[in-house]
Amino acid sequence: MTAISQERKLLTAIPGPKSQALHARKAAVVSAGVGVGLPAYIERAAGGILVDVDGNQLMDFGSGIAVTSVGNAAPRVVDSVKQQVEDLTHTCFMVTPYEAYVAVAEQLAELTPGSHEKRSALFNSGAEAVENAVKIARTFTGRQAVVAFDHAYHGRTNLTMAMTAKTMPYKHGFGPFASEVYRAPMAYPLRWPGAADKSSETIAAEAFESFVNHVHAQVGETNCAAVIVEPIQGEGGFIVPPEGWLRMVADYCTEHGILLIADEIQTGFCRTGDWFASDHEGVVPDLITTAKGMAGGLPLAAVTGRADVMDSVHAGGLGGTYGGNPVACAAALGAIETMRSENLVGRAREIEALFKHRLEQLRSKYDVIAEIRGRGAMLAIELTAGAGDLTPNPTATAAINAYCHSQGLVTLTCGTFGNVFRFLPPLVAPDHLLNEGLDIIDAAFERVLG
Ligand code: PLZ
Repeated sequence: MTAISQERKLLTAIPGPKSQALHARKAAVVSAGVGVGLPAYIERAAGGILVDVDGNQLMDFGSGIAVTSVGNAAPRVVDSVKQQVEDLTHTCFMVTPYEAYVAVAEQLAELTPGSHEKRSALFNSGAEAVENAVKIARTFTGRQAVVAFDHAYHGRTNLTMAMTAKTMPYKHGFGPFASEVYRAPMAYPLRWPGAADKSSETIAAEAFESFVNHVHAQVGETNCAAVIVEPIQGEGGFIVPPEGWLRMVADYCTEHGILLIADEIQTGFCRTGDWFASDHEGVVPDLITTAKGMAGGLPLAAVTGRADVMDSVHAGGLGGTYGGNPVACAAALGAIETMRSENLVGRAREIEALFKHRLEQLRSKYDVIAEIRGRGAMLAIELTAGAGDLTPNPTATAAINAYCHSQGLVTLTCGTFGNVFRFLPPLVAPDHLLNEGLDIIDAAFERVLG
């Protein structure tokens, strides 16, 4: 197989004829409930380039929603998976165990925030990890209530739908949802009441006070098993809470015997320019959920946390047929080795600097860009009506996204109001690709708003 050059190359319109034919086959056999953002069918990939069935080389600014941080088909992941799949494909760790599972748990103990003794349990998807974190928190505390935040995203299973904030498309028509899930206001600086005249410290303090009042009035501290938070919210709009807010929430949880669960499924494993986003504020969560970037593209998720909390569950209480499958674990070991040896924490910070510089230039031209935010290679711009009017602008966001797609740049949107244009490039993507992608975004703004 020939190597894939790290360059964008368009041979047909996007999607091309072969992709269109596949998409017609898809419509005939795949549920319409499974949507597709850009119907270019991908055949091969490497680094930051996706090759579709028509031979087009697309540039990847999404990493399959923050998964292929080490690049697609990353060499160490591929080698490790190949070896593992030839040696052993499956036993079920609960039946007869194997080393790779233990080795992943060792890496998680070393890399996640805090130097305390930790334990992990492995699962298949982010949602499954979140569900298990709640099960563990309830067992340890003997309490039932879980507090999640406005704009939160925690998954699509029944319990995690209850924890996810946004109705359409995630929850609409799918209820009834799990009980004992409560929602508190999020520290969303751009949209905090009166934000224009308030310092970030004031917003952090007000948002924290509002959270405390909600928990006190609507849940009761002593009923509360866990507070779950994405240190930077993902699907909800790449919302970065003001400095200090997460620390206050963490301290409050400790004071009241409530477990803090950091959902780092999207933010984890170098994405935000630290191993974990909690590290940025020196916060040590009691439990942390991980998935996505951890295994370089194979399905693997984990709950990692304080040994006393994790070990409070009765033997046999946690598990599943495939959780911590050996091939997925081998992929994770290859991905983590890549992150270490290629210093992807440092690379994410370089990507932040490169993007923020270019996005600031864009913002000076277009007042619909109300905010540039994010950390590392988890960055976004929020689009509004402009000229100080914060009315969300999902129309322009969708049009800009569609233009990027037509040019072979795979981009994603997010946000409760559908008006956030987000960037999650593979951390190994070279500068020339990132700059070319940003040129396309410039052109998209010119085309849609110029
Ligand atoms: N927690 C913070 O970001 C997954 C979802 C895409 P799963 N986010 C992408 C979609 O539309 O389904 C996510 C997340 C955070 C939990 C999850 C859930 O992870 O592996 O998709 O179950």
